[in-house]
Amino acid sequence: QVPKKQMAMVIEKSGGPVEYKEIDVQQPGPDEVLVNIKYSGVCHTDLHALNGDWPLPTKLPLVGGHEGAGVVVAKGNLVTDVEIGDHAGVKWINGSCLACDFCQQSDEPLCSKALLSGYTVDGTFQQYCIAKAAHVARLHKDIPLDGVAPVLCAGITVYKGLKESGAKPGQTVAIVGAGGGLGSLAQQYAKAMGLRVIAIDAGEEKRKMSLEQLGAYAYVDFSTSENVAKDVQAATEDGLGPHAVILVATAEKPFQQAAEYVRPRGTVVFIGLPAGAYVRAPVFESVVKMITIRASYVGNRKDTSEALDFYRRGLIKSPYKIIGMSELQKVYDLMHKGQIAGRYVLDTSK
Ligand code: 8ID
Ligand code: ZN
Ligand code: ZN
Repeated sequence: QVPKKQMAMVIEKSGGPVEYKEIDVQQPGPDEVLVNIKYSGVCHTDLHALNGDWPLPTKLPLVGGHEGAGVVVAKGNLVTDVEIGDHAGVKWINGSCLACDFCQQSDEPLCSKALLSGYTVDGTFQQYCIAKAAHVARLHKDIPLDGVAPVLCAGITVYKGLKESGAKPGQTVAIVGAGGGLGSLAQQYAKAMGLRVIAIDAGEEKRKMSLEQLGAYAYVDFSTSENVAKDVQAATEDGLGPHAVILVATAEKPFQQAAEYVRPRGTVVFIGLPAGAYVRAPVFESVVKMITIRASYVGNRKDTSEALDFYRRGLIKSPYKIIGMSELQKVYDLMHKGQIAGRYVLDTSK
């Protein structure tokens, strides 16, 4: 049975703190489901939301989180294709209008009425979370709910970004921010898609993880490199640079650098969302190299099921650590310092 009360991590005002407390369990509307969240990944987006980093305000008070995996425990009377007891994932796109120009073309993230989990509606840092039935990720019961949690934002997003990059099997992709949550999954998706990976991040732990666990063939440490652009190009066989650059860092500087080292005809993909960041690219070099600079935002429902299928087939094994939900602030502190290799996943029962 569904309880009336539950534990959640709640932000009362922008900037925090984030507090562990008891709140009401909400009832799903006619087109919604209520998911008993067992595990939720912590994305850097949740920290941006807490800090008020972006020009888009959050709801307040706010329950953050958008990588939630759990079990459907209630549903509205219009929901016909999700059953109670089904396993489901709550992702960043909590719902969309399904009727606008973008929704019709399955560009649901571009829907101006999209509801954002853990940002404009309460998210997955609670035991019972609501989402539109049309948008919950369908999870086969043989998928572990802890391991799949990071796929629900990080996985979908980097899988989509890699597709948007146009990089083809056998080509080389540089992943900038490779040791973080999105980056560690990006390395695994890239490898599964037949791409060669150059990982860029800082420190020995992320170097070891990238080269020994995640499948990168080269690692450039931005904290010690004297010239990142030169080192990245030198890591490609002919010295001309990677075919694509996937930017998942949370600092502005690497966004400025990418156009410099991407291969002629190559593509730079913005995914990370550093606060207040702008990019200046050299017009001359961009033109004579015919580079493409583009951006990618989460994924649609089809990207979601495809990204989940890679996971289900055992192709995505990214490192994650499990911690009690009540310890979320510790995760934010480590994340702020760039000290998380991979992802933290919250156990909502603790
Ligand atoms: O749809 C989207 N576009 C989308 C979806 C999900 C997340 C965008 N995001 C955004 C988040 O809001 C955040 O801004 O992607 C960014 C990365 O999220 P994350 O992977 O959850 O963050 P993290 O785990 O903290 O990893 C960031 C990594 O960047 C590295 C850090 O060391 C860390 O490992 N990094 C930094 I900061 N500066 C770097 C640099 N100069 C760098 N790596 C290479 N070069
Ligand atoms: Zn996210
Ligand atoms: Zn729409």
